[in-house]
Amino acid sequence: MEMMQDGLLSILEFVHDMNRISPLLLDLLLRGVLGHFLRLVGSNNGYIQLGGDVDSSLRIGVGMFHDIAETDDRFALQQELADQALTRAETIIAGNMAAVPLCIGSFVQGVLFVQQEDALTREPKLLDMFVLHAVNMIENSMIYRELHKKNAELSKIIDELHRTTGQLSRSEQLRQEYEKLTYYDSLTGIPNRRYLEVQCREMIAHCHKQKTTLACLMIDVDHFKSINDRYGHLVGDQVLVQVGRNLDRLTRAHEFIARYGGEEFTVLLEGSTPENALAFGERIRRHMEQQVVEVEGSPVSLTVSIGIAVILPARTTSMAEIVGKSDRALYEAKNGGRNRCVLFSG
Ligand code: GH3
Ligand code: MG
Ligand code: MG
Repeated sequence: MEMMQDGLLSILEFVHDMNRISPLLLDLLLRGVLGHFLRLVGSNNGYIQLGGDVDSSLRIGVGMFHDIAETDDRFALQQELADQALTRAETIIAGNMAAVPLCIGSFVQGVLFVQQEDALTREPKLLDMFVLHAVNMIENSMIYRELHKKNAELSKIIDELHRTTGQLSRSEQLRQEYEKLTYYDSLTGIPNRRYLEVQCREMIAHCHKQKTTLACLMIDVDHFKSINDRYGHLVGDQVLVQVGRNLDRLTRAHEFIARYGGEEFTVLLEGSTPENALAFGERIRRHMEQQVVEVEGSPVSLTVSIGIAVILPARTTSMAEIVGKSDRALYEAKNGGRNRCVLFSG
């Protein structure tokens, strides 16, 4: 009775001690299990061994089993006993030796081995209780370690994912920069000639499909050379920026504007009648005429001439065709005295 009481107290102490060890420190836990086990059975010689997939052959020994090698004859003998205990899943006692199996999960198995004068004469129920607790602790530790490992792997994957998304947004940024350089005019910030070519092809195809008209307005600043001559090229640049801004303000989302080159700008309109296109050109012309552009303290006024062509695109219509027609109208506007709109009629 007294022995039972002492035993129960040692098991309580064992549980209390083990609870203070981090489940990640498996070898410390095994050392604790072995120490308490030997104290419970009153021995100084024993080892605990864990084998299986998770931690293959982790062995901790004390007393005569401290530093015992696998090649040692004594160890080979104990090992045979341990194997029997594991195969039969029951405690094997032979003389002054005992092997207690620890069945942890379905993959990992362990053995508590003890050598003493009268092996395991203690209350068998106490030993069962001890083994049950030990197995639970070792199992929890293994699950915890496995979770910890998986968690670390997951963190690595998440880090990798973060790096990849970073690279993706960088390449998207580069793509946008490339697109801006390719399709937008660096001075005025509006679409350039290259963009105009792409857009014009698409609008021709669309208008042909919809059986509707396409209008092209070619806008040329009058006597721009003399603005450069009078105020200098930098002021001339700022005037072009202002012209681009004004055109941008005057056009709506579905109306396309571009800098064709130099001081020439192009507007494309879909579904416009020749009268409407002419009225739109007039609006632009008047607006430019009325504007006094303030550039570096100098008021600069300007006028524009606009050549307008309105066509019903066929499948074979090219950009050159519609630009050519609006160019001819522009030529007439210039010859007619500038600051005017001419609608192509040919
Ligand atoms: P017109 O009324 O017949 O169109 O006369 P214009 O002087 O406007 O035409 P011209 O073709 O003789 O001259 C256009 C000038 O535009 C010449 C060129 O130096 C200038 N130019 C072209 N691109 C730029 C630019 O990006 N910045 C500046 N400042 N000037 C430019
Ligand atoms: Mg010109
Ligand atoms: Mg000009």
